[in-house]
Amino acid sequence: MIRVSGPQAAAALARLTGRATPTARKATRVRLLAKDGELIDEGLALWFPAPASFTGEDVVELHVHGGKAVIGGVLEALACGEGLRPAEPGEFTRRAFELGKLDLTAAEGLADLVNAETASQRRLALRQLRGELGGLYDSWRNRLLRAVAHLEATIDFSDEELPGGIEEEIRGQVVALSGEIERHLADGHRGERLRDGIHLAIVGPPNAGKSSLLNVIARREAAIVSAQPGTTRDVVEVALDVGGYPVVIADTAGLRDTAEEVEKEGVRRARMRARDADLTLAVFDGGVWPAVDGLTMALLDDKAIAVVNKSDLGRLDRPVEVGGFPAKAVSALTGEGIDAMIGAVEQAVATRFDSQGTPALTRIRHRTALEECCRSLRRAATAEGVELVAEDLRRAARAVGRITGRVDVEEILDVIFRDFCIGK
Ligand SMILES: Nc1nc2c(ncn2[C@@H]2O[C@H](COP(=O)(O)OP(=O)(O)OP(=O)(O)O)[C@@H](O)[C@H]2O)c(=O)[nH]1
Ligand SMILES: [Mg+2]
Repeated sequence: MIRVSGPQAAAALARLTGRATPTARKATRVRLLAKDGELIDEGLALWFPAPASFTGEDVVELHVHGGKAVIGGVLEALACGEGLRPAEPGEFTRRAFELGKLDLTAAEGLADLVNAETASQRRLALRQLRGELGGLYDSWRNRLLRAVAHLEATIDFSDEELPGGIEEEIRGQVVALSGEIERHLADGHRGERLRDGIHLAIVGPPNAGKSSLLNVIARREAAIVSAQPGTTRDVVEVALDVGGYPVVIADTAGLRDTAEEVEKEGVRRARMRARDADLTLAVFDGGVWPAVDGLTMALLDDKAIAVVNKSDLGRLDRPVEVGGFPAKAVSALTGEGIDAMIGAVEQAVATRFDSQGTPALTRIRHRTALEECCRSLRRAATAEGVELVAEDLRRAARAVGRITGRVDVEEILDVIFRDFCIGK
């Protein structure tokens, strides 16, 4: 599909098809002609007069056969026209924003939708595109602006002209709103993780079969497997779709005290991964059962899923527990328990990073602005004097407004529309 947007759109269509503009918003069969009158293709044309179009300008969409020669021919024929040039990446969306068709969060949602690789990313992006996040932020901004207006009224009018207690009421509203924003911020980075990938680290003692499990989950030989303990040193990452969620699985070096320098660094990285991961898969070696590795046991916390590998060796007693922590018996060799283990990961991911529920912020940009907003609100809560409170609230409103693009937009625009050129 080739889109033309702007005041020259109708003229371009007329020149290309040799006929008058078709009925608005109805697919019309057209012949597309080169400058010298040669037929390039037959296709469909759609005419969207301003302002009811994607960009808000006059828009023509041409549906053509997608081959290189056809598209090249149509673009060449279009390029002959006055005032036409190829669009920059993201330019249609930028124009839509500038004409008020989208707010910035919706534009970001659109970029994310284009780049979505899993169902949960698609859902999240679509919700943002449809304005859930923008609507929430706008409602906060409106509440702040209303509070500022009320406070300013107390400055401009005498006490007799206004109902009493306005200041108190506004302080109450500020506290309530701070609470709402802080709860929104304390979401465990749900939206950011859904957008960028949830991190799962595979940790455990050497030779437990961590790399083997990664390969089974990834269905390819992503990491080297060998009977020699201490095989994996660097972190090996694989990005996967797990039950519709984007998950980055990291295989790590086996945990043990070692004097060997390279392995020591590997173990340090493994520990760092375990600490920073959203979830860990703590793998124990069923080949030495009932002995369990103490270093790995120390990592069993509420984000850990414990598994004991090599169930095929027949040493495990069921149900399997590691230090009172329920564990899954699996075998990377035979495949036993693997589906249940992946199911447990899916479930853990779905509970923590549920893509339904309240809208989630998806970018550090949102977080930074909301934190700034909260700081201003905290100042407002303790500020002395109506003028100072009003100034803090105005600052808070400005911070939220930056997220949707109601203010200070220029520097943000470039960041967002660049998403269209370089993927995420
Ligand atoms: N019997 C049996 N052997 C397994 C199983 N999984 C892995 N192994 C073997 O165990 C050995 C170690 O496997 P790896 O996957 O390399 O173990 P690792 O935990 O990554 O080891 P390091 O990288 O050294 O920390 C290899 O010889 C594997 O073939 C299993 O389920 N059953
Ligand atoms: Mg390994």
